[in-house]
Amino acid sequence: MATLILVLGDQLTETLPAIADAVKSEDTILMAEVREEATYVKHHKKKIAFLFSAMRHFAKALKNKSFNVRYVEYLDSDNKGDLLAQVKHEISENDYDAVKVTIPGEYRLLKSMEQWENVLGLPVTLCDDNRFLSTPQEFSDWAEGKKQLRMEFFYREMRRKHNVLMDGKNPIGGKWNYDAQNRESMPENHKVPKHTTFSTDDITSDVIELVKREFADHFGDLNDFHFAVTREHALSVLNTFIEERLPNFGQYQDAMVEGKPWLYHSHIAFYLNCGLLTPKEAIQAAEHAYHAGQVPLNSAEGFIRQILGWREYVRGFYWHFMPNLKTDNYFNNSRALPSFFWDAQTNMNCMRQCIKETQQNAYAHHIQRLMVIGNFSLLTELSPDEVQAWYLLVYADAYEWVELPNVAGMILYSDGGNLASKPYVASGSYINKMSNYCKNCGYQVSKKTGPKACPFNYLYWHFIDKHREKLSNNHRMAMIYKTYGRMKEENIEAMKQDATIFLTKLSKNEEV
Ligand code: FAD
Ligand code: DLZ
Ligand code: SF4
Repeated sequence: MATLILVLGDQLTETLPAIADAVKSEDTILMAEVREEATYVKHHKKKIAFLFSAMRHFAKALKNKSFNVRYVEYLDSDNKGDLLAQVKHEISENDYDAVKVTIPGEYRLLKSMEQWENVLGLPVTLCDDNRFLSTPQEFSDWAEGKKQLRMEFFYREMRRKHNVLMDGKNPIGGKWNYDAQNRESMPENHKVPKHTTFSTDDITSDVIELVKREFADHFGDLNDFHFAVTREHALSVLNTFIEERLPNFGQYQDAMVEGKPWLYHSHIAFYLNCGLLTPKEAIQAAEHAYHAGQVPLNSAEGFIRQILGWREYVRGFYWHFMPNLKTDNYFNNSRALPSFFWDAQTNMNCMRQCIKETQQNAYAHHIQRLMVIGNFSLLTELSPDEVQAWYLLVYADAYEWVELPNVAGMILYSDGGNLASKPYVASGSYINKMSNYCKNCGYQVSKKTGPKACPFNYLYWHFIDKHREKLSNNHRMAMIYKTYGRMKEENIEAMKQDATIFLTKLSKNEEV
């Protein structure tokens, strides 16, 4: 019996059951670089180059292990442009009895694949994706009957279930969460170890040329491509992180520094999400480093919480709340994305730096995504659809299952608070505390109103004022509404006026 096994660009893991169970003498693995996946949002050039190169390297590694691989390159004459058409073409050319594919990471593709059996006239098996530490069903069971879902409690369950950083039934050190120790800004002139880079081989150079020609109108730079594109190199990124940067990860997790995009972060989401690394090995490496006395608990726990907690949580959340998660719009926001989201031409230095780095690297770290670009997107009432599409295309680690909960739930609160207990909004003082951006800004963070005032300041109070009906009963917003209640009417009015001027400028796409 010959089975055609379709492997997607983010399924580059040999231990996936669909691949591990392949009968080498009979089955064929199909991988294809297709126009549909690369352009349904116009992914960052570096993201496409990264994924195509990783796919080509993965196919090569499988061939070296005697798997029968049919790899369709982007410009091959029999490239049919989308996954279903490619599968149809392959089964029309060769004899197959069945088709297998690992459950995809996106609702759009899953719904399509659920119909493939009818379309293809062959049995189609959707195989489990065993790379996660929880299943969507497990999340839904946990969520069932709960009034409020909070990542922290799901995370504790995960710690217990997988026995990670546990001392019997209790968390090691006595606390589940050491976030309070993880909020330091970076001292001036602090030297951060260099992030891991790789030079390009022939496969990557070919792919870069391809992307230059075929995706010229996509966002982003292709210069200085340095990502890992093989499992061996991805493992080396992980190991170097654990040795050189994990010890300081916790402390400086939230810090932002102009001109330093990589800092103490791990830069492994690229590899976890396409399958070159597994979450389990990343968690084990961090836990091992803690037990070996190489890293403090706040760093090990902070890093593990991101993967065993947040990453698992947002995946379960995505499948639990789709398809509504994509269309919810709690605040009815609709403003179009300003053009500086594409060219970084703005006088707001924090936004300029974060968007410029996104353009250069297809990467920005969590606080840049959350408290600068995300904070701005909510305060300026940008359209959830447009913000979601932007985040999905600009980051090389973005796939809808992980991008959408972060955008709809965490930054835009467009799901009305299923994911976040309160909107993640802040005035300029937060950005000033956690970064050095304000020093080089056209606006002044200390000013609350007037043409030179930091826009985050008046936009923040405009938001608080505008949404008081929806938010003032939220007990986590109580302090903020107490402060708001004590503010002088004329000050609130002045900020509202400045916010209106700013938002009008934004709607007209004038420079801000
Ligand atoms: P580190 O800071 O080193 O963290 C370690 C790992 O923890 C990451 O590699 C990631 O796998 C995991 N992680 C941390 N935070 C989250 C989170 N909130 N959700 C899921 N996993 C998390 N992450 C993505 O992988 N893909 C996305 O498309 C994505 N979009 C985001 C959009 C917004 C608006 C926000 C606020 C966050 C988004 N994140 C996304 C989460 C997080 O910002 C990135 O995982 C992280 O910046 C990747 O860099 P790193 O590998 O250096 O992470
Ligand atoms: C993101 C992406 C891109 C850019 N290109 C391809 C591709 O050519 N072939 C492919 O199989 N997968 C690609 N992907 C990844 C898919 O979009 C991804 O599998 C779905 O979004 C589900 O997560
Ligand atoms: Fe950003 Fe405001 Fe600081 Fe400028 S002053 S960098 S706009 S927070």
